[in-house]
Amino acid sequence: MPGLTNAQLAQFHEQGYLVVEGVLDVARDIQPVLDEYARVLDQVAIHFLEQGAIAALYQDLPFRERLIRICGESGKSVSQFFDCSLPQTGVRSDTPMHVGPAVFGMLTCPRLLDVVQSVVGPEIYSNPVQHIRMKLPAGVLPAASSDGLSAKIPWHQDNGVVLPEADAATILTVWLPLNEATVENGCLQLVPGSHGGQLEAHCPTSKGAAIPDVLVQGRDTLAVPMLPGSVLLMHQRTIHSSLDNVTRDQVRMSLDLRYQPTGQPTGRPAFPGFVARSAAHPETVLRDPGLWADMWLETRARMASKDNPAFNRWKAGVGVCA
Ligand SMILES: O=C(O)CCC(=O)C(=O)O
Ligand SMILES: [Fe+2]
Repeated sequence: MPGLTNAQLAQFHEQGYLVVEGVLDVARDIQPVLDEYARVLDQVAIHFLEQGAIAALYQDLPFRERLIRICGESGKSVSQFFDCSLPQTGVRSDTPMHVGPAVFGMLTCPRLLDVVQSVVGPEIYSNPVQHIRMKLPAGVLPAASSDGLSAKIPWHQDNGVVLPEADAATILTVWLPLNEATVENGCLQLVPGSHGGQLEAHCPTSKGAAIPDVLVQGRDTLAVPMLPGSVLLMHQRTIHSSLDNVTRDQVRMSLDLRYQPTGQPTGRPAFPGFVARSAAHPETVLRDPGLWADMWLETRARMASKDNPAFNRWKAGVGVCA
């Protein structure tokens, strides 16, 4: 099984991140996901046309142009229609999300899990903190409509966006571009070696929990442009953010997934994870994309019927957030 080399693993542990090139095959692994998202966009267009938010379906436009057109004309974010997760507040019985078979195929892709296994070990649990991000050119959406899935993400540690129950867990972030991620279209940037530090204070923002910029100023940061097929591994305390998409016509598309040893707390108990690989108990591995989708639909129904639980520990207006 071709996981990481010892040198790659050593770099991951020393620096808190690692780019692994050529993990995924673009045609075999990524194209089915893009094809599935093209069908989601068809549905979004029909929905928005019915609502009168757009004047036409624009089905002759290529995906990226069509997405920019629909968002620009409607002034609405479409992120939640694509996301493989639910929002943390205001979940309704019809809140859109997309938990389709091609996305499940990516979450369980053997080539990806081989890399994950090198860090996490042979008992691999898919942590439910997972997102698809389609980062639009800055300015396409009005500020009030842009969110952490469609716009630049502020500095944070992924440990900071989950509950304290997972502070001692090993949660590996796996970030993978579905198209080329460049400095211009908003690739990730990170602080090498920052995983060795503590969990920093985060403040609630409209783009999620964020470390105030002043706490990161003066530190060495590294932008991480990547080609599709590559994956970026990050330690849960590696400080990272993304850059603005300053292009006029590109959409930076990425999935961020997380994996951990089975049995450890996920930090987001309201959402469903699953066993993605197991040497000891292969019968526990979830192989059916329909069952995965059902778990998310049940979660949505449950959250719609009662108050949503707290998703993180940070409060506005106190400490560094004052
Ligand atoms: O893709 C982005 O812009 C941010 C992603 C991120 O914060 C993550 O993958 O943990
Ligand atoms: Fe993150």
